[in-house]
Amino acid sequence: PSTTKTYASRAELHSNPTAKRLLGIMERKQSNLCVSVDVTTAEEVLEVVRRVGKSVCMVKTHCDIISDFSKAFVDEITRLSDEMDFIIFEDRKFADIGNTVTLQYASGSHTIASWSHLTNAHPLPGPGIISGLASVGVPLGRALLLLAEMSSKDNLATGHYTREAVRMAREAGPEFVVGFIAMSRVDQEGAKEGEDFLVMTPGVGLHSAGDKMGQQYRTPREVVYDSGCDVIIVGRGIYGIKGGEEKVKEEAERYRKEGWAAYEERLGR
Ligand code: 5IU
Repeated sequence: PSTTKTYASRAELHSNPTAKRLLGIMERKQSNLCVSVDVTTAEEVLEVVRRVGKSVCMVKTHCDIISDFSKAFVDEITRLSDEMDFIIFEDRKFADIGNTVTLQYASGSHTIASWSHLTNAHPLPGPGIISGLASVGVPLGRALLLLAEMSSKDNLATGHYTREAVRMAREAGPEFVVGFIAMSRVDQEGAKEGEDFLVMTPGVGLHSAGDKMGQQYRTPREVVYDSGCDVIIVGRGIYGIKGGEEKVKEEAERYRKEGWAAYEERLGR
């Protein structure tokens, strides 16, 4: 299973260039940390990215909450991604029919496919959502995650729905769909020889159990060691920490170290 292999060795199981690059970065930077930068101006996003960039394998964005989103912002986050060596993940959660998501991915004011290496989609509409997004993303070397589970209380992505999400990813093949947003190793059941999925997990925090709107937090160790997930996604736990720039940097390093220690423990090192 994927949980007993190193990130470096798993890079070879992937044909998708973004998945390969991500696993390479994880090994090089000893980081399975993705910071979710949910702040609302371009300069604030870039400030957080400059502070945490060295500690992360990936930066997650919500481009539609940035009030002054622009080409200049895209150029700068792209430059930082090259310089500081991380993947850009736009957490768009596409959820429409194939034709519409194709337009949403390639066009509009955000042209997500032109700058975001990785994005995600709800399997709710059926496999047409994957073929639509793939028609734009594959020629650009982009990758997709399916939302198999969510971190929020009483969400509906459970049981049969989760299993169908995994089945849909297997049917689509590894060219574009490289993994899942999930809380656990959802790909364990029915795993095919030679397949490898990346499981990325939000709802990670060390200081609180949740928020007032249903978010639920677990620790890096619970996510990576107990549940066997590959990437921890941390938002407010890092960018929301009080105490200034240095503190945000320190906190990112703290999560990086905890996430990496849990990975090493999982490998039995
Ligand atoms: N996010 C979740 N849970 C999910 C999915 C996405 O929290 O199931 I799918 C996003 C929402 C937010 C980030 O952008 O991950 C988590 O932020 P906090 O660490 O601040 O709660």
